[in-house]
Amino acid sequence: MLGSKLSSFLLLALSVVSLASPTPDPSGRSAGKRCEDPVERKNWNKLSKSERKSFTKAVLCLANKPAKYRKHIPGATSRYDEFHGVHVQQGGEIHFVGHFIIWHRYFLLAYEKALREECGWKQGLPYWDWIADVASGDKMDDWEIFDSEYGFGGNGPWMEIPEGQEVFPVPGRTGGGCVPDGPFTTKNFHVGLGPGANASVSNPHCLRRDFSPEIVEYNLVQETWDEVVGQSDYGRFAKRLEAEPSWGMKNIHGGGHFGVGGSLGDMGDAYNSPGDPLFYLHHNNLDRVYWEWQKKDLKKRLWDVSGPIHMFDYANQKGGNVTLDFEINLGPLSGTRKLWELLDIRREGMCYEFEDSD
Ligand SMILES: [Cu+2]
Repeated sequence: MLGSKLSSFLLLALSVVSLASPTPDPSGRSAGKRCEDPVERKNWNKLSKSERKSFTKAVLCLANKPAKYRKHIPGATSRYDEFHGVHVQQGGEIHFVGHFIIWHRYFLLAYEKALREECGWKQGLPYWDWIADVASGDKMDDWEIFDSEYGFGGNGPWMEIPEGQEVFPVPGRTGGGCVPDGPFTTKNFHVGLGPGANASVSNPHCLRRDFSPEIVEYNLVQETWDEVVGQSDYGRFAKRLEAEPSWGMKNIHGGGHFGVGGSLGDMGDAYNSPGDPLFYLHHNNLDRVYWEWQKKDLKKRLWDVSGPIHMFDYANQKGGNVTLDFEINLGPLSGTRKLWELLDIRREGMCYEFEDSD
């Protein structure tokens, strides 16, 4: 049949492509060269103590470097704030859309680059394997990632939700106050912007966490991971990864955000979650999920994008779906990119890999 002839022709065509070149792109765009020396993104729990310390030091270094783009992000005083600020500015365009995970992939890439080039971090951005932490059976407060010396510090002290403050209700919340220990207390670190979607006003305040062990234990489990990775095409994958802003289905994205941020913590704030340095490790694990999904069938999945351009517009009532040529940007932090340029983590300009990603 024509179909099978066509596919054997494609197979033949693919087989002459050298193994060193990136996966061919059926849309005809140049996939670019494969990079030679990818940086390794390691599991936080597998870093040595001294590596853990140098990582949080590099984050503090970024938080102490003066902002470069105050014209674009007037509320940002540090380089760290600038990343936070771009997420605030674009918060209403990058969630519950087709490009959600791809935009965040690009965002992490720029952050990793800043840590490496401006603050002496030598490796790739580490990831937080929350599924392993939950599976360990240890209490959340005891997880290594929350260690006060070799981690990100822990939960905030218990706080009632202040009267009149509207918050996302997170069952089982246990904290809400300022993080009292670790490298990111007010002695060394402030969340520079927020609350709210305004990156024009600087508002240095303490980092808050509001752990919900109930939320992490329910959501951050292998079953949810497998369900996300088991989706057959990008549109379904991306939607299942992001899940819903409710607890109707198990949710690895929200599980990390609200398990740590609860109702009052920074991680639970859709605009301001990058104010918590743990945001980047959480999202790196989500990027790892994305790569896991892509790797299952690179020929098809590397070039598959879809999903709404506008927030929650899954029925395409406001507009269409994103395509390979859909453009995203990181404001002043890095140039405009088309989605297809960000799909293959092995190409030049991306150039990273995940340790133990099998
Ligand atoms: Cu986000």
